Amino acid sequence: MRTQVAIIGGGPSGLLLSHLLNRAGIETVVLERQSRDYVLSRIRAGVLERGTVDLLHRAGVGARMTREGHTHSGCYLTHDQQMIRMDFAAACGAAVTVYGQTEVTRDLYDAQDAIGAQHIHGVEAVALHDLDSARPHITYTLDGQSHRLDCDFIAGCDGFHGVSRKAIPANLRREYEKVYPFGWLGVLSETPPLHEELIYANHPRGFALASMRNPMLSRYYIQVPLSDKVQDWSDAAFWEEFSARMPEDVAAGLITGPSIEKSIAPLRSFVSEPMRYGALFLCGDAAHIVPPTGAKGLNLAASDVHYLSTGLLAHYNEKDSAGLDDYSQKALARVWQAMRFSWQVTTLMHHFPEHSDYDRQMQRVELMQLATNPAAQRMFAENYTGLPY
Ligand code: FAS
Ligand code: PHB
Repeated sequence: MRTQVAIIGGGPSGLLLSHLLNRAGIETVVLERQSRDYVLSRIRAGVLERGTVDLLHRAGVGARMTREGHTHSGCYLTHDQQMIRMDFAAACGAAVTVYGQTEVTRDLYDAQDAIGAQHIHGVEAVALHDLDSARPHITYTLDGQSHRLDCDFIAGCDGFHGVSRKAIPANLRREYEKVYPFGWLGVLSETPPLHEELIYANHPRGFALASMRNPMLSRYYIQVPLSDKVQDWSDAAFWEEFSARMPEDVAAGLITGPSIEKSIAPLRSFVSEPMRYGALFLCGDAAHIVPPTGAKGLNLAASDVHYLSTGLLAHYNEKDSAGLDDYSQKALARVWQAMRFSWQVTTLMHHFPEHSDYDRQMQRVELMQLATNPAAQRMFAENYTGLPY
């Protein structure tokens, strides 16, 4: 089999890239190791930057997001019972859209089905070959049968645990990593959200986040030790701990209910450079991971896809490969900006066991600056709503 762009991974990166290319007449094949149902069962991100929203509209998949998504022009940070509103509209004139990654992925699958896109689910033993030659190709097995996919280019959209990144020779890769000493226990419940905007809580007991998916679907998180297991946490224990970390007057309005999803995610910052090797281009979590505190993971995947799809379209339609040649450097420039913001907000809002009283004072003073200083508020708002592509 042969195609123009082979895409490894049928998550948001792979699907959005495939759809943008297909709409421009460029052939793709998406190789995904899981079933579609499995991919659509994952509960991940919830906040879309303005750039991501614009890109989804450009891809022709923004209609349901417009109907069902919610525009948020601010969020809250809390500390010492104080609610500090970050007013994005006043600070930088922008907003975010709350619309779950699961729904984005569903919309992309539906749009890809409507144009007969080629997706192969259940692939195994995916391997990349001859990336620095004129004949790059992928081998994989499906139902025990071996297959080969020849292509012009390969997009590695297979996430942090995928195979694409490791196809770049180790001596050519520079990896940067910071592992945080805690994780996030997340709960999804069919209950009205605690507040109409997101609340990020800095509390001595640990971080908490009140988010949502729609008026009857709430998404909550609490910081937990890395040693915790999901089975250690009953719903009742979660609700008690979550309430204890929110300001008392706000927690009084919490409506609890049974969890319909409960999971623990570790937090890490990770970047692998470069994001290109010969015919291979890495997109999204295959190249970088951010702690979810800044709501950047899915949004970085979108900006990578923007840069790569733009470069590929210029290559095929105008015989101009400049966009491909500077893809890695351009994508990484924005990745590192989001890395910094995600690290800053994670460091600001979480309880670090090893922190001294001085460190905790620094958190308090930085939060007071965000409460009172327009320059600090603008910096936060511009980063949270999304820096320009
Ligand atoms: P993905 O990991 O989504 O998709 C990669 C795809 O490749 C998967 O479908 C996988 O099955 C497939 N794959 C892997 N190896 C393969 C192989 N060898 N062959 C074929 N296919 C292969 N981001 C936020 O902004 N906010 C959040 O709250 C948030 N919460 C998260 C919680 C968890 C538990 C995780 C893991 C991530 C979270 N993220 C969050 C980040 C997340 O949303 C990612 O940024 C986003 O999924 C990136 O999309 P992809 O790059 O497509 O990678
Ligand atoms: C979510 O709704 O899952 C969510 C929102 C904002 C974040 C992280 C997660 O920063």
